[in-house]
Amino acid sequence: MSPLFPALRTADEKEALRFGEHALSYAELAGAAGALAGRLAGAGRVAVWATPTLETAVGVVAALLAGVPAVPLNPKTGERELAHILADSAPSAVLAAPGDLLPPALAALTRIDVVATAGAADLSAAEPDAAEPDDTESPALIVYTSGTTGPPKGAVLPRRAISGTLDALAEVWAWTPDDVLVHALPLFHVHGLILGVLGPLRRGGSVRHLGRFSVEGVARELTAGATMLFGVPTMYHRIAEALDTDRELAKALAGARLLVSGSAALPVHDHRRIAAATGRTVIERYGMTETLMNTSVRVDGEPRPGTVGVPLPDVELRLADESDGIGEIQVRGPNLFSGYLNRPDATAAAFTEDGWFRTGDMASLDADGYVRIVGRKATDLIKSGGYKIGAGEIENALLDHPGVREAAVTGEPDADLGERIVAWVVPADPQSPPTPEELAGHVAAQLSPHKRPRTVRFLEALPRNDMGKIMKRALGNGNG
Ligand code: MCA
Ligand code: AMP
Repeated sequence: MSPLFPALRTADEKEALRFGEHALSYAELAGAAGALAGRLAGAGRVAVWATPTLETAVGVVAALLAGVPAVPLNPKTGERELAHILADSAPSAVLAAPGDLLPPALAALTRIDVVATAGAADLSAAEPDAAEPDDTESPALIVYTSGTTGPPKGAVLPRRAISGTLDALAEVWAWTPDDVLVHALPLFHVHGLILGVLGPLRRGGSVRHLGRFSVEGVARELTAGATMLFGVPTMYHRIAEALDTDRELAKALAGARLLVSGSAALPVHDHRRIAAATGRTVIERYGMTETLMNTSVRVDGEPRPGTVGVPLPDVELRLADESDGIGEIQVRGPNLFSGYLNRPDATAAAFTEDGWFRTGDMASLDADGYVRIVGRKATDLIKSGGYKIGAGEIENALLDHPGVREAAVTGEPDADLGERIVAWVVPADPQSPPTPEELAGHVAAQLSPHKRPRTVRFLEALPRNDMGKIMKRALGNGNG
């Protein structure tokens, strides 16, 4: 059996995790997660209240050690989305930090408080990986991800995909136990949780999480020994803006070993600004919840802004239905999920007959194999702040508001967020339409704050074709 986290076996005093003032060494993590894993043994599936804290990291590691699939929950998830995720994933218990206030929807679950204070765990009792499953196909994490229509789907990620993707990244980034990662990504998605927390732990390195993103926090940690930064393009855009005036920030970035961006395209303009101020090129990698990581610029390869690099070791990539050199990216490899939970129909539709996963991303290939993503097949998927958001789920939430008769949602270019969610609304009563704030608050409370419309435009009617279908292309700069 090969453990997911070999460094938990040696369990020395090296720092594994730091969230602000709170840190755990490998010995302390082995104790805390090992003890919790013992309590989880046999639980069907556990939800994790995924705040950006040590407790989330310990809870997820414990579930992985116990072989119990974990479902990370966005603590800001609204009522409708949370109800869907709980009904779909049916967890038996929820892991949370002591003192966390949980919403009523979680009241029916057994609550297990995660103890992550240094020294609190009984190290002698802990056998960190005693129960770790042999079956690398067994589900490790279930991560919810938006589609174009309907509620989010749970991507079932087996242990094989997690270890496979992290080891491939280690090879192409020369990622070692000496690396200290800094990031501020949320811990309920692949980027922040798998790459940003499980990645350093698999290597036996360290991660420092900022709790929430700030340019100052990034500069401080890179100056104080951190070697790598992971972020979404919105974060690099904010860094690029600050670089104009902040020399300390430029020095801090210049000293980093690796600056990595992913989850959405980093505009070439921001690439250039960062390179000009720091002499460093941000490395882009391309992935997806269902596939984990597919491609990356290699640390020993030629940086090429505007591309996401080359396929990772063991990942096969092809362009399908090419026309004018542009086709859909399809992938195969050990990095792939095993299917959508409870959705054999959606799982089957996601693969071609010969077993390739359809990413929905459109790309061209440079002569030497570098991948250039040029767009998406589905116009109803929006990437805002690095979050994938389906237009359909927001439209459904808006239609539930009594002040809304008709609604359509599009994405518009936004320098900070990449794309901004725009809601086009026909009010039920044109004399007293709901305010944009009310509609944004409604979507935030039903779905998630990051899914709220940033702009609301009122119309007398939505443009429709002869078949009655809404013509999104006729809506301003609409994405549809
Ligand atoms: C605002 N807020 C509200 C409302 N308006 N809450 C309730 N009702 C409202 N009407 C709150 C928010 O919850 C938040 O609270 C605060 O106000 C600010 O929200 P927002 O404006 O949305 O934040 P932002 O400043 O725009 O955030 C930018 C960000 C964020 C930090 C870059 O977008 C982010 O963390 N993105 C990362 C996305 C990510 O990790 N994607 C990976 C998935 P508070 O202040 O308390 O937070 S993709 C993936 O995993 C694949 C595999 C890949 O390739 O990586
Ligand atoms: P998610 O389902 O939230 O995991 O988002 C996956 C999607 O993010 C992919 O299908 C791409 O559209 C997009 N994405 C991730 N990384 C990049 C990148 N480096 N450049 C462009 N798009 C990206």
